[in-house]
Amino acid sequence: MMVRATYHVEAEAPLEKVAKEIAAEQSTGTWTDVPAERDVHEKLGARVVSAKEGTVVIDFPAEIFEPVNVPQILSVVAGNLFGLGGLKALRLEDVDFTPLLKHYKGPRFGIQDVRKYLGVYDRPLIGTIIKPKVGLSPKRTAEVAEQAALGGLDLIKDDETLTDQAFCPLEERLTAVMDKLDKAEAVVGKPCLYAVNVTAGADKIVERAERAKELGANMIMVDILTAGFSAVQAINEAGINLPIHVHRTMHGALTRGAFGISMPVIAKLTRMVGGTNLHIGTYSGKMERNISDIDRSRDILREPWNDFKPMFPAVSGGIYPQLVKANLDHYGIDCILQAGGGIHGHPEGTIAGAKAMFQAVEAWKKQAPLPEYAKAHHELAVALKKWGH
Ligand code: RUB
Ligand code: MG
Repeated sequence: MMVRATYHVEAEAPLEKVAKEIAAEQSTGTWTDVPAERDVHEKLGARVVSAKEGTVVIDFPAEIFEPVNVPQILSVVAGNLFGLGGLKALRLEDVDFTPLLKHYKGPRFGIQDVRKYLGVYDRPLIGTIIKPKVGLSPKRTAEVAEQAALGGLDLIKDDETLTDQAFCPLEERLTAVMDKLDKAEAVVGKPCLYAVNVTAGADKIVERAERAKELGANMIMVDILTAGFSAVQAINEAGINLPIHVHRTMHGALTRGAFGISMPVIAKLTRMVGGTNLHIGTYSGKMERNISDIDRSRDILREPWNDFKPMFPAVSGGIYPQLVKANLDHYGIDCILQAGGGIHGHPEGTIAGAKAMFQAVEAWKKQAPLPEYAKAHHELAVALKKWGH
């Protein structure tokens, strides 16, 4: 059984030669042969399957992996190779993890579990990120969250830079937000998820997630690239039993350059270790994008795979009502449209901003042009005026 990795490679030397060097370096070899141990190389050395037109495919024997140790797996398929000399570009495009999958549990909470909790089945989820991203007190954060929930939103999350700072301690913030969300639920008739950001170092993160659960959290958020894939896995397997909203801050350092790891690989690992939602980018929005990577990541999260529950793609980064259609045309309803500035920046405030997002989704479902739909929908009309069309 082999774990197959596909790389985009540009190098000074012939591709075939470079591919062999990578296969050796990442499995049993080094820069020169080690004659005494040739049988080890025969048995466990990685093999180049093909090397042409900038694409290198390498098979790694499953035995060289520790199956449930994601840091170790990455040290093989995405380790020292990026630092080898003579390379102009090296990007890990895809990994077929098939021989390792039986060791992974996947999400405890998938799309259908979250839909059931919210009672929302026929539209995308609509969410927000509290803004300003840092600086609000627990009380003020809870007030903004309440407005968002009163606007009917399904999900509210902390921004990635907010964890447990002195100006907004996590426990106090969580308690205050959940209290307001309970009150809003009584008015709106539907719960709202709050993904409290428990991202922290290895010594703290599981404990923080457990404490969040004790204090009544209904979702937690983890930044998977800064905290590590194993942080999400540890929370998922600790029996905390909460859906996990996975953010990907720092991904651009991996996904944008000549050297790096593609978003689809990150999406696969996130589903294996048990995320419920994952940010994978927008078809229209403020962040740089690679359309084919978004297409692939979306399918990796949602399509049938090894009995893992499907995950929600989080569509975020400069989203506002005018960009709803451009994204839903590609995502369909199984996604989370998540707008920070595009909700709180509405001239009439957060509740109106939330309503304008709902109206844009309704317009998309009815295939109505936004300016037409805005004639009878005030909040949407105000949003179109502020952000243009
Ligand atoms: C968006 C935001 C998120 C980005 C990250 O805020 O805070 O961190 O979505 O990008 P706003 P990505 O709606 O105000 O732009 O989702 O691509 O990882
Ligand atoms: Mg953010």
